[in-house]
Amino acid sequence: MDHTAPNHDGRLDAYWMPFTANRQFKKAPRLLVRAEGMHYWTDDGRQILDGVAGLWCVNAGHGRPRIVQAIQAQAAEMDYAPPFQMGHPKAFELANRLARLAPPGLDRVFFTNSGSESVETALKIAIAWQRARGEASRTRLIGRERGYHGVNFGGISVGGIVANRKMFGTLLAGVDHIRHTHDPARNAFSVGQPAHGAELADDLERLVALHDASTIAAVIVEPVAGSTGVLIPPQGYLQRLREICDRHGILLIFDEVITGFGRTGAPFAAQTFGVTPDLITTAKGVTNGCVPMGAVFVRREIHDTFMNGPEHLIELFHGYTYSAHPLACAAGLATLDTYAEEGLLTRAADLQAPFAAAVHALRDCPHVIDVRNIGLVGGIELAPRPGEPGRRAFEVFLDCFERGLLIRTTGDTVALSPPLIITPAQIQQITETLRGALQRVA
Ligand code: PXG
Ligand code: PLP
Repeated sequence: MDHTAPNHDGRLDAYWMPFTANRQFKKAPRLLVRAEGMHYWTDDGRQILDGVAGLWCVNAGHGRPRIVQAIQAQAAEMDYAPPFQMGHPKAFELANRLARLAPPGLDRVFFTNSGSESVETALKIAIAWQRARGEASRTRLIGRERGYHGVNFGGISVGGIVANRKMFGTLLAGVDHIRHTHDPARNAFSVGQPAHGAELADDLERLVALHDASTIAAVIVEPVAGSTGVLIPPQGYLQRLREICDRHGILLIFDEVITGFGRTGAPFAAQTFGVTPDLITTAKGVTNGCVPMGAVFVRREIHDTFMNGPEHLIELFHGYTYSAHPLACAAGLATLDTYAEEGLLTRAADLQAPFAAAVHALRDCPHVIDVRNIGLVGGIELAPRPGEPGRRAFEVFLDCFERGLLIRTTGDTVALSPPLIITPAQIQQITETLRGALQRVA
């Protein structure tokens, strides 16, 4: 089949593509057929530099032999094992290895298949734990404006992206949101963490005053917000959020689906910022994007609260058919080996300075109104074209793709999150291609 021909025969019609402008795509499809290292190849044979690690997930780069072999061997040895009332050795081994990477104390791991499922799992554990410890009135969940926590009902309820919420009815009851931290008037072009905005954490005190702490189970935030346009936490903000949660018996959940596994320069952003939450949601990088998997890290005492009552009874009525899938566990173990062998979970700290210099050099380009960075994450915010929000950034995306670079845009922000194996020369290639695109686009 000739993928490049127009879609006259309708062969692209059956697949309803996720978070995609389906009609635009099907008129001019962008099809990837192969990947290796830092690159993709298109169906028409063009090489594309991957500026976003697939979708923030292929942290060790594409087609890593160790991971490929582990998946192949596992598929041949045992395809599937039921996770309810049964186990297989690699699930326990992976949980142990992940627990050793996590911040101290968060050494109990619940497996899911995606970031969205990790979020639902964490929210349910939070509410159930409050009840299990005798605080059953604590059912309220607090998210943040502009937050992204996946697409399931719990996640969009605590999430704060209007387009992801408004079509879907009344969502979960009993949810409220603290203010977001985006403040370009004070913080535009900050290198690393912005100086202003720690006091925005005090917005949680406003919600405690409104609802009373006795009704609140947990607060969930992304330490670095990705999907909403790369928002870096102001200095001191996460510390302050932690203090307020502690004062009021509220659990703090960090959604590290994007920041987990080395993106900010340490295994988890909790370590980068020196703030330890009670639960961490992850996915993406846990298997280098090769097999769907998510993992929720839980403070040991929270886990232990559930471990009472008659021993033959199930302690938590929650789980997925594919929790700890053997292929995902095999991929996860090989991924952790690859990260360790190549020092990838701290490589973003080494590359942060040249990466920051390269992305901040774009501040002189047309349309650029802010540049933000942390670790190997960059956000370049463009002035929207009047009356056409998102259009300019989308055209930059198309221009870059034509010239052999994959980037990601949300609204009018360009997001960069390359694989952690990137070279300094490839960082330059990304920003030079982007510079050209910004000059070409009206
Ligand atoms: N939480 C966070 C913080 C995320 O970034 C999810 C949950 C959901 O994960 P799943 O695996 O269910 O998609 C995410 C996912 C983007 C983009 O362009 C980001 C995500 C997904 C798709 C696009 O920024 N993050
Ligand atoms: N719907 C039906 C009818 C099911 O039987 C199941 C699982 O057995 C599910 C949904 C949930 O699927 P999963 O465990 O893959 O999330």
